[in-house]
Amino acid sequence: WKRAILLLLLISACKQQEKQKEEVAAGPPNIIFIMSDDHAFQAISAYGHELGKLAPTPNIDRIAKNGALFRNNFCTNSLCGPSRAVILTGKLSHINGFRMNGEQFDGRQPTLPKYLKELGYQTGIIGKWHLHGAPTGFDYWDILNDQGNYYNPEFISGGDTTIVEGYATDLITDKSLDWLQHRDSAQPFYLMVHHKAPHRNWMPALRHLNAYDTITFPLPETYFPEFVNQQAASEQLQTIYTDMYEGHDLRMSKGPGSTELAQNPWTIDFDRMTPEQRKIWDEAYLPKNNAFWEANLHGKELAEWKGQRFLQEYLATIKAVDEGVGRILDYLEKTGLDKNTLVVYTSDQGFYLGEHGWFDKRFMYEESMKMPLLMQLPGVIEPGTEIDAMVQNLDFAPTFLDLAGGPQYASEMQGQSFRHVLDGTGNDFKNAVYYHYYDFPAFHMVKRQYGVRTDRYKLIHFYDDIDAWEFYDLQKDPHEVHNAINDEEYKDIITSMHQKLDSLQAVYKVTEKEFETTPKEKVDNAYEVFK
Ligand code: SGN
Ligand code: CA
Repeated sequence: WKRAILLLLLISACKQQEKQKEEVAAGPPNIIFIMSDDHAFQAISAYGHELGKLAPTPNIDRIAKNGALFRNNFCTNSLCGPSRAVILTGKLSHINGFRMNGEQFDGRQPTLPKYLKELGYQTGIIGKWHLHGAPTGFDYWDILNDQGNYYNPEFISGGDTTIVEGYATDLITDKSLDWLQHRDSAQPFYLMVHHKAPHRNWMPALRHLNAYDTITFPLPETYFPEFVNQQAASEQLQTIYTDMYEGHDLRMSKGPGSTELAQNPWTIDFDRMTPEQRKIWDEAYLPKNNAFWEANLHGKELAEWKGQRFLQEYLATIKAVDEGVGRILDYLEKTGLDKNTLVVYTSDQGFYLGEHGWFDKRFMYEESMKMPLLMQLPGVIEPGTEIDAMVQNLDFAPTFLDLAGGPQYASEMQGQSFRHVLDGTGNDFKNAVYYHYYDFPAFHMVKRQYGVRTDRYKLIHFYDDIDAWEFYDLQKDPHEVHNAINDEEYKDIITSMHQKLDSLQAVYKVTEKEFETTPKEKVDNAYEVFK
């Protein structure tokens, strides 16, 4: 009879657990927020760009099929740390205090994960953090050291730093699945999965080193720009064919038959590979580099070859991210968790893939300001939804809190919930979005700038170390090559854009302090350092 009682107890415990599970399935949604670093929307096949078609991302696309694809999602400040701080706080950079990568995030301030914890969520973050200092508001964190490395990266969890052998993207996926499997299933969860990929220097997984060797990717129309009346653009240092490091970034070798890398100022990215990894790497690149030397390219041809090599590397790096997303989606489907889990895929900002001749981001021009955004949540988001409304990373936290049943927590935030555009109960959202970038003088020398974008027009002011206004009609000039600031036909529209900008700055409490400029000497020095 003892056995019988034990059995009964066991059955009742199981029933209890089942009941709890059902309650969780019916309760507030779980949230998995997958964010990669520098992943351009042009490189996600769901967006329909030529590059995405040649280098498809079938798993990321699954999210759009199951849910929604946002065509107009923008960051407020196109840089890693700042974007992350905006996402965590729902406040603009000058209010959350993290305006540029070098600054320190004040972890004492209220954040999304802290509010979600109050709502009964279990919170975790795995992967790139890049806000310096330990994360706050998370029950569990396991983060990459600073920018993180692709091969055998260091992870920091609690007080411990551990070098883990393997490839960063795969490790972050493994760790995320492990957390999901071992979490307390009685609570809803919020998990941030933050990849390092495809951030510079775009190192693919060993299994993908030859993924795109035979594909010729189209280079953008603006690959060799003229920069008429675009002074800030003409003075940046992020042009593929003049500013990339030939060895470190493009894997070019010192000569025919050599596996030694040409210009490679940060040897650590390669030196940390094991001899076995390095051997596979070198064997993959030797034949392609020999073919390069054989071709004896110069001038324009060489510049185009560099663009090609960059795209091959960048897109091959994304393959592991896409596989990782697939593994997470498979897990959710297998366990039935998908039915009540909001899955989000985004990147901390956009990225130039040769537009204006560039890599990197920072500018308010489209490809950097626009972030990819895909979301699925059965029962709320209709499969195959396309959303044209303009939303921002500033609005993520209020939207998640709204879906989690705690909209009141967003009252202090500067973003707004766009839940209604997700569930189809409304289309109207913002008619103008604000942008403000501060990190100058710094790497790539992109000048300070702020501006406003509507669905058709964009007004930008570059103010350090210049004072230049630019205006674009995105419908007539989608590549933003014609600065129409002095065009008579736009006079009234420009006036109304100025009014929009002024009122946004007033609403967002942008004060004089944010318009400070740098002493000329310091700027000149920086051009020397970063050249
Ligand atoms: C590194 C990169 C830059 C990049 C910044 C910021 N150089 O410094 O190209 O702009 O990060 O990127 S690297 O060769 O060291 O990788 S961010 O996404 O972290 O803001
Ligand atoms: Ca980034």
